[in-house]
Amino acid sequence: MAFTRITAAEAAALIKDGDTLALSGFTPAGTPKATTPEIAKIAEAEHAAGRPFQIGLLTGASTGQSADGVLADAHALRYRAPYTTNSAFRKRVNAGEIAYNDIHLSMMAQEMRYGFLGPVDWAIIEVCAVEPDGKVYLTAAGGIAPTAARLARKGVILELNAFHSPKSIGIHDVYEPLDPPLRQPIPIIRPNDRIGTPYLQIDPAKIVGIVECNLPDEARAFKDNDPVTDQIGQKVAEFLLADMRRGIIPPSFLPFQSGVGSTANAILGALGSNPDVPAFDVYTEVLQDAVVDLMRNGRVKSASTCSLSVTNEVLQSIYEDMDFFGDKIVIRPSEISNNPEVIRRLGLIAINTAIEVDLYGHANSTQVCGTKMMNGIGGSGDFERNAFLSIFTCPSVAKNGAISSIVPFCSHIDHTEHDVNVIVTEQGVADLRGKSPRERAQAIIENCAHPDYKQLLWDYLKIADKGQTCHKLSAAFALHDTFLSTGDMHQTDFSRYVK
Ligand code: 0RQ
Repeated sequence: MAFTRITAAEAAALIKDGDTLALSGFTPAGTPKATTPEIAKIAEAEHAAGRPFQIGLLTGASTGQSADGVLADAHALRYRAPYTTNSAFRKRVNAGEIAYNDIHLSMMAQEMRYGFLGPVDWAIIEVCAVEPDGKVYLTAAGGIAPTAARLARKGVILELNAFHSPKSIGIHDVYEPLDPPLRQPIPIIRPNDRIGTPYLQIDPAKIVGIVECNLPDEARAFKDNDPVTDQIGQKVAEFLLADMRRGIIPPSFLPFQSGVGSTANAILGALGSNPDVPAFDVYTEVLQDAVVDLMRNGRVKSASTCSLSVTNEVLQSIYEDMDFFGDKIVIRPSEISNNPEVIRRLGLIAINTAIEVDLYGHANSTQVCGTKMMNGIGGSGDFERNAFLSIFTCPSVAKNGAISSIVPFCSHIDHTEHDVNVIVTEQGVADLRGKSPRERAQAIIENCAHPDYKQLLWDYLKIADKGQTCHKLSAAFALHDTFLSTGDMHQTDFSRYVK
């Protein structure tokens, strides 16, 4: 079957006010980039003409400026799930303009299939090759593409993006589980096992057209490593080595997951350059440049991921070197890359970044001062809840020291005390395993809090009422409250709360 070539504007014109659109991609990697800016233009024109135009947007994870950014700026989003990092989008969510639903990334595709998110009207899938029978080859991410393409009731738009080389064919392992009660075990036993197909089969009758384009991925730039992230990286590496020496981590090491950003890069750098750490596997959702370098020099043996969230230069170098990377990198849909069953079976070491952690080990990844969305939970909950070893890192202070990242009680909780084994700041490591809540509080203050805030946190514990997790509820958010009223947590005075 020969599919019709259409322009991005023609594709966008198919989408109507009130429709729900599902995109391929995971992070800006693999996200379609041609049609969504045209949808934003339609929204602006409709609004200028006094007519409503808003859509629901479902994705694998964050997208780039050409999706979340332009659609948020055009007031074209009514509903959005799951993870985002876009600042224009963040502004509209925090202004209460967009209904944003923050879902664990492993659960996104199944919640769509279960019908929890309503019907999916359209899917836009970025591909590097199309066969006449509807087999398509995805680009730099797995995301929710299989489910999006299957559920789209009005049709599937393909973006054939020449920026992504068909040389990458074979890098994907497309697998969509059946739903209960028919779900089978997911047979991944080793991190780079392949269980599906290198292509996504789409019903050819659903493909409404192919938009040809040549657009680079909108790779996000991360801050350079700094002394704080480097210290966190070193402390994580030393901690893991100590666990290996005392036989908790096996001598062959365990597969590794780390979040995105400069802390993750610093940790990978520290592990990769330490000769006492054996070469290891990566089972993660986002592959960054640092892992590609470690694969080239043999420190990382294989990598299972949901996306190649690398710079465009590194992406092209992978495509050009598929003889080397072909059997070492596998890209999976997000419900497999982040699958709790597989994560627990493989025994991952999971390391993610928190905005704040509290004295008992709860972690907040998403809301600043309890109310303002920063990014979303992403895959951090999928990995941390199910890992062999669950580690959260954060600098001990934020905003030039005006905020302590260690607080009496998190202002929002994404990961509970039951899911967090270890907390690492540039100050040190709090190993929470086997500890009672009071013991955890002591370990966290002693090892992780910034010296400026240690006394304040001890003061809080002194006024906290006895119990299993000791709190003085009227003072539990005193640090946040002081920051909101004065711009600096240092000025917190717990004597006000003593009766
Ligand atoms: O704000 O940008 O205005 O300066 O939060 O903080 O230190 O730059 O760190 O980029 O690693 O982000 C948790 C948000 C950390 C991220 C979070 C402010 C700080 C800065 C960013 P500015 P940093 P990072 C893989 C796994 C959830 C998803 C996840 C995240 C901004 O890691 O989104 O892990 N995690 N997924 O100033 C007020 C505090 C603060 C604070 C930091 N205590 N109070 N503001 N900030 N701590 C990815 C995927 O799932 C795809």
